[in-house]
Amino acid sequence: MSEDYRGMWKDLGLDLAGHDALLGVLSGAYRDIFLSQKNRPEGMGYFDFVMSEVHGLRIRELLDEKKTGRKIIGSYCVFVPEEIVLAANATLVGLCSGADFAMSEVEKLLPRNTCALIKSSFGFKLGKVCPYLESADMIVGENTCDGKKKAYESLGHLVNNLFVMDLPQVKSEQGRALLKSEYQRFRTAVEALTGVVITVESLMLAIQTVNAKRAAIHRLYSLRKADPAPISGLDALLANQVFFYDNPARFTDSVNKICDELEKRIAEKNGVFPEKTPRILISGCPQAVPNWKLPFIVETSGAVIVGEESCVEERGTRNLTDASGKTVDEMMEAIVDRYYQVDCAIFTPNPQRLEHIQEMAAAYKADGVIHYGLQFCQPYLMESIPVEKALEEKNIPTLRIETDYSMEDVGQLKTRIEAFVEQLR
Ligand code: BJ8
Repeated sequence: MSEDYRGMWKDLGLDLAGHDALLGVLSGAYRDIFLSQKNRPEGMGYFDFVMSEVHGLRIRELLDEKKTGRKIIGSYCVFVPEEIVLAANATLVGLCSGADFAMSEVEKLLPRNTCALIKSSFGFKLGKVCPYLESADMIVGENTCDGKKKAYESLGHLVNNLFVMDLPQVKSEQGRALLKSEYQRFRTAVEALTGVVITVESLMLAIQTVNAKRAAIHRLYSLRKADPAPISGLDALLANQVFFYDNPARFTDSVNKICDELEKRIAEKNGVFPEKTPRILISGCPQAVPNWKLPFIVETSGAVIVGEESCVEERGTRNLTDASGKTVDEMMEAIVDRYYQVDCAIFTPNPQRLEHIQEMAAAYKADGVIHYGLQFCQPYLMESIPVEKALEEKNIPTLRIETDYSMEDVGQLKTRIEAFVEQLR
């Protein structure tokens, strides 16, 4: 990345030494993990470029948008509706939370036994190394798991303009009513921030834009059903991670282009791994940039990842919003309906998620499922047991792992994953 951006980072208040260190780790990991793969689709060049400029050109674009009066809204969860943000002429970005940073500072504010994702979001703030966070005009927190709920109370003292959205924990009439009223309250807050009143036209356009982005990524998912797999799980995960940062129309275009290429590869039986390579479905906690540890281990242990039941993949993107509403109220109802289907483990009970994992395992012809739980993440670790049982009923082998963002357990994980893959052969 060009030196050219240092002035911009300084103006944002980033700690330049810490930020340099972070970028060094990021680019080293990226080179070793992504660029060392063989026979990658050419279309991945676009995503490589985005990642190389994720703290550079993309931030410059966002700051240029801000100069024209557009606001930036940062989020940590797929429950934050991008449609409302876009309709009010603002941009939604996912906030950094996939690496350990400034942990000694973090542990002064959060208990040590907090999940890595929450600690990471604090580390990026306390270490002043996230240009997205520092550019944001509003940050949205959501009352999902207990860890996040309580952490936002502390985060509120560290950032300006934190909007905390309450979310239901039970799928019921009252639960849906709560989500609806919180989305209305969010809409009012976003309109107040931007000074833009959402109209039928702007909301319709926003729904269409986000639907197009999700439809493109669904197309990518569906191509991963082929054997041999036309794209690695690592590269597919990368495209899904870029989903949260990129300009939506450009992202949609780039995903569709890579899908055109993958269709040709499938016709030619040109895979990234040989045919009949054991196929793995990952299920569980989200994997935010640069948390590539698990897929790297899996795909260097003789298996290919063909799908992810995760918020940075299918759980987060799988349903489109009905675009047939004629009024803002009707479209808001459609948005509530769409997001209400997200089957995060914070819901109790949560049978839809178990059914979805079974369906995904069948659709992607997975030979086995790895359940990925972050240490201290009660919702997903607790739910990993019923997930394993549901998969046993379908005779699908499951490996439950519990890990964090450190590299200390790589050797141990590799041994377990290699043994699991061997069992699938
Ligand atoms: S909709 S999965 S993005 S909340 S890993 S912080 S659950 S203790 S991230 Fe999530 Fe929204 Fe749900 Fe998706 Fe808590 Fe677990 Fe940590 Fe987690």
